[in-house]
Amino acid sequence: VTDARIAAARGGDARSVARLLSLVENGDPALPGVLTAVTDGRRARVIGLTGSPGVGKSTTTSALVGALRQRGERVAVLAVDPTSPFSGGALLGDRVRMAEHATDPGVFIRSMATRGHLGGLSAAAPQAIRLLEGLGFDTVLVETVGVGQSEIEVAASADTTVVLLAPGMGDGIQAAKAGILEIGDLFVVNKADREGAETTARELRHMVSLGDAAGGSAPWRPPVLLTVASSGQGIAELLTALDAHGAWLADSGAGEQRRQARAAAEIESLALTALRARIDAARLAELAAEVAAGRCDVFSAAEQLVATRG
Ligand SMILES: Nc1nc2c(ncn2[C@@H]2O[C@H](COP(=O)(O)OP(=O)(O)O)[C@@H](O)[C@H]2O)c(=O)[nH]1
Ligand SMILES: [Mg+2]
Repeated sequence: VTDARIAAARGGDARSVARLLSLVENGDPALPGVLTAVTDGRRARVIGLTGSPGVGKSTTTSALVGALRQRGERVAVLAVDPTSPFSGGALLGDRVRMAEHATDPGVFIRSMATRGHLGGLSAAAPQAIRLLEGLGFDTVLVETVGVGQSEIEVAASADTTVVLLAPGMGDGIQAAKAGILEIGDLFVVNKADREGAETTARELRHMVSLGDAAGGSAPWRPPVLLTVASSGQGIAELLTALDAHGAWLADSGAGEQRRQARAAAEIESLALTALRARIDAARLAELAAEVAAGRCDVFSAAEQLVATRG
């Protein structure tokens, strides 16, 4: 069943892709086997889009999907809301914004929830991305709602992170506060049809120029772009900037470094979870009684617990 479903998903069957992604959301025991089966050297470009609600992430994502489809790429969109355990109302609007791609077999769109996933969305998102990568998508666009800590974690799963702002919301300052300046590889001031867009862009350029450029001898200076996502204005330039960042990641070696750092964090987290599950509860209770009675110290007890084969 699994092999057939993977084959169908790779062939573009959206239902099969959705079924497989559900394994991630539910923390299903079948997930490791599926990830093993799909891991065969396929790689996707992962682009994260983050920013406050209403700045135009979904509209921008939809426009990017259109542009990437024109190149013939297979594109997946993951819309994630770390603030809600289920896909909330904000994502309903996303469906409307991306409706034009709903019937395109080359596009897969999913609002992601994390029913019962151990470690929540920050653990689920990278697994979902790995799955989509293995299913043959060329680009995975990850839209996160809001600008909190979990968004920063989700953004850390991307090769390239786009931070979106809109004029007039004092957003530049907010961005600096939320630590969002550090994670942005590209900044987009969307709603450039509104007053104050140039001012916001200027403020941002100034703030970006104060930061350290990543990449040592071949530094990357995050560009600040202006877009009107609702009309498509500036989307071609955004794609060009995304390509430039992709080329920089490849040429500088930073892309490989980032991928390895991400992999290390994911492996460590999974390994620690596995180790925790192996703790022998009965042995732990015994040792706790010994420590409580003053017959054993905590260091020795911990050593003994680790040495116990659960
Ligand atoms: N005026 C203007 N409105 C826009 C632009 N881009 C998006 N919008 C509108 O802003 C609202 C929020 O957009 P959405 O993409 O859902 O924002 P998200 O919450 O960041 O995903 C929607 O009503 C969009 O139609 C733009 O460039 N200019
Ligand atoms: Mg949205």
